[in-house]
Amino acid sequence: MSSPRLFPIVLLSLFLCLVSTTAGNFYQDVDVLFGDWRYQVLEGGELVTLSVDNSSGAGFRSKNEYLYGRFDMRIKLVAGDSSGTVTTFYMSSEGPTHNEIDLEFLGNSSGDPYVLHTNMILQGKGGKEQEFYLWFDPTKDFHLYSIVWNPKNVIIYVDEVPIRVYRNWGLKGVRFPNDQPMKMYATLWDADDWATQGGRVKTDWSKAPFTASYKGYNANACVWPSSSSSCPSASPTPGNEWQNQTIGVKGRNMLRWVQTKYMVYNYCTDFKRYHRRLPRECRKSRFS
Ligand SMILES: *[C@@H]1O[C@H](CO)[C@@H](O)[C@H](O)[C@H]1NC(C)=O
Ligand SMILES: *[C@@H]1O[C@H](CO)[C@@H](O)[C@H](O)[C@H]1NC(C)=O
Ligand SMILES: CC(=O)N[C@H]1CO[C@H](CO)[C@@H](O)[C@@H]1O
Repeated sequence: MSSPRLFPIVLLSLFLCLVSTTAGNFYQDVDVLFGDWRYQVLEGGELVTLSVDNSSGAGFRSKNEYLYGRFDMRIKLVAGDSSGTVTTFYMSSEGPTHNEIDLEFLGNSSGDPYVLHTNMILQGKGGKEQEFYLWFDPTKDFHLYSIVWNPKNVIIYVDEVPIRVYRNWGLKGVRFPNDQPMKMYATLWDADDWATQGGRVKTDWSKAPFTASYKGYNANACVWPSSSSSCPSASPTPGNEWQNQTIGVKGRNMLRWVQTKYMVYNYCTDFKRYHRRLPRECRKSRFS
């Protein structure tokens, strides 16, 4: 047992324990929001299933509030005919002028692709949608969905591939979620009036309940109100890379790949909706 290699490993893991915030246990980390039996914690707190039937959906949210962080969730979406269902993972504050960073998975008929709908709601105002197809079947396995949120950038990742960046450009009149702490939310509900093919395809309730699974929730984040005066701190430490994270050169290439091949909708190119006066941040390069 006197392997000289062991010592640094023990030291490193001790260090990681001190700096990381949450290493996912749903019993400890979240509260049920709604859903009754449709919210189930399994596998000793490692797994949550949410179900929706014709009387209700289900949801949970983090006990903690955060101001900046990296939030990871592994999700396996409703399989088969998921038309009308919306599975979500998002950050949100509360009230009429709240902020939100949204990921919503819009279900579809068997064999037709899900759409990942993303949005930013800033001081109660949305309208910044970007939508994507995924490059895999999100119902077969768990995939990793991440939100990196720091004072300069919001970056949404799918299996570590950046699909969307919302930058804090500091432009006049362009908001950024830097004024309110948020909680992590996850829900499953029915929205067959709009979710699938614009509402044309309805939920087939004879197939209910519809179930999605969540695991691996991890918040490497600044808990609000901050217990330490320096969160985010001046010196990045292991596990804290998110606080100065940008997408970088490699990320930009991946973003370009996703946005070229898989993007379904982009508010920044919707001239009709904005009557040729696109939101200001849209005049900046898409990939910068
Ligand atoms: C919901 O589904 C159940 C079981 O299929 C059925 O008995 C019930 O009438 C339905 N309720 C509504 C409000 O449609
Ligand atoms: C569902 O499938 C249709 C047909 O492939 C596609 O047009 C649509 O974007 C898909 N997603 C949703 C949410 O409607
Ligand atoms: C090394 C570095 O750039 N650190 C910065 C990371 O972000 C925090 C919070 O925004 C800054 O205070 C640090 O200077």
